Amino acid sequence: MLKEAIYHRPKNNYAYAYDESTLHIRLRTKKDDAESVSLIHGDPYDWGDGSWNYDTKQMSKSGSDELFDYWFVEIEPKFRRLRYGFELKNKKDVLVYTEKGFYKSIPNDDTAYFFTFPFINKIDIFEAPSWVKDTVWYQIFPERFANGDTKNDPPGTLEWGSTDPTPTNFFGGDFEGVIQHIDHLVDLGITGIYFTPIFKAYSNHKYDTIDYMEIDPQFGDKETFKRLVEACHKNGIKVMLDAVFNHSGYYFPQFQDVLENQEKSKFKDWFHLKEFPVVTEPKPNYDAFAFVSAMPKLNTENPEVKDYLLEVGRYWVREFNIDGWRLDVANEVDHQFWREFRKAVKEIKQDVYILGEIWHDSMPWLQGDQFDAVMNYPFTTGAVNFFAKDTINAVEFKNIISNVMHSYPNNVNEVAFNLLDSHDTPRILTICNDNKEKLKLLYVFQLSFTGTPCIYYGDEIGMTGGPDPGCRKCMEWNTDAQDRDLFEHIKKLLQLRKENSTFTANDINFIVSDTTTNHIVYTKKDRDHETIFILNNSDKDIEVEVPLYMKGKNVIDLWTGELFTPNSDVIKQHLSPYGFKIFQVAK
Ligand code: ARE
Ligand code: CA
Repeated sequence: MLKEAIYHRPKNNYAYAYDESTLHIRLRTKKDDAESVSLIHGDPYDWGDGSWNYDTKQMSKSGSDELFDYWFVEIEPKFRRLRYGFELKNKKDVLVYTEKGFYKSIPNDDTAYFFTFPFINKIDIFEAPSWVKDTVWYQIFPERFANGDTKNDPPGTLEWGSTDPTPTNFFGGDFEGVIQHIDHLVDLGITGIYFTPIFKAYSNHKYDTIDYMEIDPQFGDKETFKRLVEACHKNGIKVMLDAVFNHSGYYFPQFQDVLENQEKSKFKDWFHLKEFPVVTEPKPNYDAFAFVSAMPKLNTENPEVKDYLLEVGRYWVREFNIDGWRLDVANEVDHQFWREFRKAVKEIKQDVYILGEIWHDSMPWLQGDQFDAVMNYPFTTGAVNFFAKDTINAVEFKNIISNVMHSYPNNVNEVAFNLLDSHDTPRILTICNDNKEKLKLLYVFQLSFTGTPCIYYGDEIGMTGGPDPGCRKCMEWNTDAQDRDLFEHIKKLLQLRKENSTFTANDINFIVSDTTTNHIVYTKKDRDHETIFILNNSDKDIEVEVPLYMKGKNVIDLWTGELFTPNSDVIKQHLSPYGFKIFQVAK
């Protein structure tokens, strides 16, 4: 066995407390190397006659990616602590792997350092609000969703949808518009809205905040916002706001004071200034978001800044009863700030959801003390590259998804924010080259995957658009110009997701990933059911044999409602280009 590939580390995605009594243990090995793995485990203090009392428990292979296999076992240690190692076998070798290294057989003296999970302390367990895992998000860019009140339109507002979006134009979208169109969201089946920033700012996207305590007047006022939250709640919709705490805007009074008073400004420690005079051109001589001089980075280590921003976090939860915060550029703000932020907002409302915007591996933020979830861009890349762009094949896709699933604990995966696109990327239909059948298939995957899917406003009715700012067009409200067929497709999938907990279940088992036909088959299970998804990601009709192992059982085709009883374990299926089947059987 290739020792160099074998990896484990306690207290992260390889060993974590799933709940107050359950530990999840994973091990990585070289792909197709070990044939069986078992966990050697016992209580760290259970010694008799100088030797440690242990048991073994078989681990199961929970997935593989390009290079590695992953093994998994769930265990409930009686005293909430565990001392453990691994026994790996194949035809040639038996290896025992511990924190101290490799042995030929199970060492049983006190010189052998096994791994330990010292204690399951309740307060350290990663725990996201329970409502999150059943939530279906819808992302709204408020300037472009609907103009419900022309009286608050900013000067120079253009006629709705009259031209393409630019970095600086305005179309007058506002809260009243959202209130007027809640029915559209309820009809689709969404249960949470993520609003990009709504606080007073200069630009159309509002990521350059002027006042974190005020609603931008182009969207309405605090009273309108209150009505909006209430209308959402009445319709079973949660509300999440965007917290832009990494940087302020150029017109943030504290930054203006710095520009005016320079070294004498009492706000000079609010930012990361490097020299005086502070200049914005040709490049800012202070830290900023990227090199955007209009977005000076806030010094979140300064107690005054901290107090101010933590109060912002508390204020909108306390006074307006919002349900979540999405944290902009979350990975560039210090961890300590986020730990305090979590405490501050959860003290006001225990089940408020905290979602970090991080495009990369985010384990350091998902240990239970900072975020409840991150925007799952690694999922996005895998799904988009396979279904929309055709840049990877079925096996590569399976590998990426397995890798994504093993990058985090299961309780983290259950609430991951799984998006296909956003206000920062081209629209998904555009990425699909306007091929709606491809997009429909991609939705089957997204909406049958664990975690919480997010639909970017307008995608559901077939809107298109390139990268920022092209992806920020005005919502199309003329039903004749909307793609109602796409809407119905998503609506039906969301309905199935709501009715069948296999869709949200945190397991996915790829039983076929065929690089010739480019079709995949995966199954998902809950306590009572197994659902089989067969997806033809190709522009050809295909005839495939599916190993269902459901001979003689009653199978329901969830898409058509038809019932059938296969008379063999392998069934033949015909799939049209980009066609799919969803079969369900009682276990
Ligand atoms: C504007 C123009 C752009 C131009 C940019 C730079 O519209 O065309 O390229 O300026 O001059 C907001 C606005 C944007 C605006 C930007 C700057 O929405 O329209 O762009 O402010 O004024 C990284 C960060 C991630 C960040 C993205 C954009 O890690 O946090 O870049 N996303 C958030 C928001 C944005 C917002 C800001 C941050 C700033 O969601 O909407 O922009 O508040 C890779 C990297 C990622 C990288 C990602 C995208 O995969 O790994 O780290 O994300 O690409 O670039
Ligand atoms: Ca308006």
